[in-house]
Amino acid sequence: MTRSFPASFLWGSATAAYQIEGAAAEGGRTPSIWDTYSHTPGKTLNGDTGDVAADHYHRWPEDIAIMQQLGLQAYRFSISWSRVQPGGRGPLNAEGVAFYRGLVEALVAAGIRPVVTLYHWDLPQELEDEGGWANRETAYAFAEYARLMARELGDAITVWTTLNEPWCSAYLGYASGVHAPGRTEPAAALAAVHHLNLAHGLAATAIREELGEDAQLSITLNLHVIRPDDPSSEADQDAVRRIDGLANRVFLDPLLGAGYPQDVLDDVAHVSDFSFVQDGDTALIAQRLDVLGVNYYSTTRVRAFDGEGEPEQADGHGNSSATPWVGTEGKVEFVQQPGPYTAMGWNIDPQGMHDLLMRLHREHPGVPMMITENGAAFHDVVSADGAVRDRDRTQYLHDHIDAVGRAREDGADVRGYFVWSLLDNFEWGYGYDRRFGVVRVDYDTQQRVVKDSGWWYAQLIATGSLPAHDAIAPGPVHPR
Ligand code: IFM
Repeated sequence: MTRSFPASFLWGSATAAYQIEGAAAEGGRTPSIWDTYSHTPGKTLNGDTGDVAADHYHRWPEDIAIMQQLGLQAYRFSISWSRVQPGGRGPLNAEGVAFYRGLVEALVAAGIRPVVTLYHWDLPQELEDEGGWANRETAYAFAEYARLMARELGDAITVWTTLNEPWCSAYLGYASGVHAPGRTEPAAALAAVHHLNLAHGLAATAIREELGEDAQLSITLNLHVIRPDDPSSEADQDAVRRIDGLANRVFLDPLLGAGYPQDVLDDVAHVSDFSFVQDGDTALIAQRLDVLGVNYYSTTRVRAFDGEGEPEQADGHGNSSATPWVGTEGKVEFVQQPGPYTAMGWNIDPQGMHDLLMRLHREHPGVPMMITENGAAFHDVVSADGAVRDRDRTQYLHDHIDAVGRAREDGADVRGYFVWSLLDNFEWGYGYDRRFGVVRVDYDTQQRVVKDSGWWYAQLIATGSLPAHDAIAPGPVHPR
C-alpha cells in the first residue's frame, strides 16, 4: 500500500546558521561559542570551522531557488544570535537583522513558510564568558533577544522554535565537552538543563507578549528511543528509566507542566541539589506548546553495568574520558546496536520513529508534533555525470517517512516533516566530513547539486504519496 499524507501536511527541510552561513566575521557578527570551539586545535575533525561553511550568507537567493525546485513548503533555519545582537545584549545590529529580513521576505514571496529556530547552539561568546547556560542570566538575555526578533520578524514567521535540542547544548556542551563550549562539569550541565528550560519559557512568554496568543510556539527536542538490552531484566529496565529521565523527561515533563521528575532528582542528587530552580520557575517553563518539534535519527540500547571492567559507551556521544550522561557513571552501559549504520555510526531503525511518536501520542495526547529533523549522513559518491545517486539516503528517508505515516494512521498528531538537511554542511565536531544534505555542496567551488534523494523528496511533496525508494526522476516536478 502506498503511504499518503493529507494536503495540510507540511513538507520542508532544515538547516542551522553556524552550519551553513559562513561569513563569520561579516556584517557586524561577533564570535559565538562555536567559533571559539572550532578554532581551538583538536576540537573538530581536520580543524574544520564554520568560517565559510556553505556560504549561504551570500548564496541564499540560489538556495531559495533550489527549495522552489524541490517544491518545499516550509524552511526551518536558525538565527545567529551574535549576528543580530553582537555580544548577546544591547542594541540590534541592523545589518544582521536585514539579512534575515531579506531571507524571510524572499521565502514568503516564494511561497515557502519560514520556521525559525532562535537558538541552534551558537551562544554569543560574551555570554559564555559570564557563565553561559550554567548562569541564570543567560535565560533572561535569551528572552530579550527573542522579544526583539519577534518585533523585527513577527509578521513573516510561521512557527517560532525557541531552542534546538537543549539536550546537546547542556550535556554535550557542559558535561562531555564534545560540543562548544567544551566544558566537562556535570553540575554545570544540570544547571544548563534548567536554564535552557527557563529560557524557553521566558522567550515563549516574550514572543506572545509581542505578537499575541496566535503566535505559534515550539521547541525542538532530540528525544531518545531507549531500549533495554534484556527486556526481561529489571536492572536493564531501570537503566532505561535513568537514561530516559536525563534524555527525555527532564525536558518534556517541565515543558508540559509536570515539573522535574522526582526520580531524576534522586538519581543525580550526588551531582546537584537543583537549588538553581527558583520559586515560580516551573510555571514559567510550562508555556502552551502549539507544536512539539521532534528530531529523530537512531536508537539507544542500555543495560545495567555489572561493575566488571570498563563500561561500554556505544551511545555515539561519549568519549573515553567524559560522558554526557550525568550521574549514571558506574550504573549504565551503552551497548552497540545492530546495524546497518550511517556514516555517523548511528544505527538505522525506522521502527524507532514510530515507537517515539506513539509514545508521545500516548503520554502527551493533545500536543501536535512536527518532525523537525530526520535524515542521514553517508559518504556520497559523485558520478561521472555529476549526479549523486544516494540510494542509501533515499532508502533511509523512505523508511522513516513511511514510519511517520504509519504513526499518523495509528493516531499520532504529526503535522509536518523537515528533512535534515537541505545542504551538506558543517557537522559540528565532524566538520565537513559527514554529509547530511539532499543537496550536495562542493566546498571548493560552493556549487550545489541536487542529489537523487532530493529529487525523490520532491516527488513525495508533489504527490503527497510516498514514492518507491528507487523511484527517482531527476529534475523539477510540478507541485500539487
Ligand atoms: O547536524 C545536526 C543538527 O545540527 C542537530 N541535529 C542533529 C544533526 C545531525 O547530527
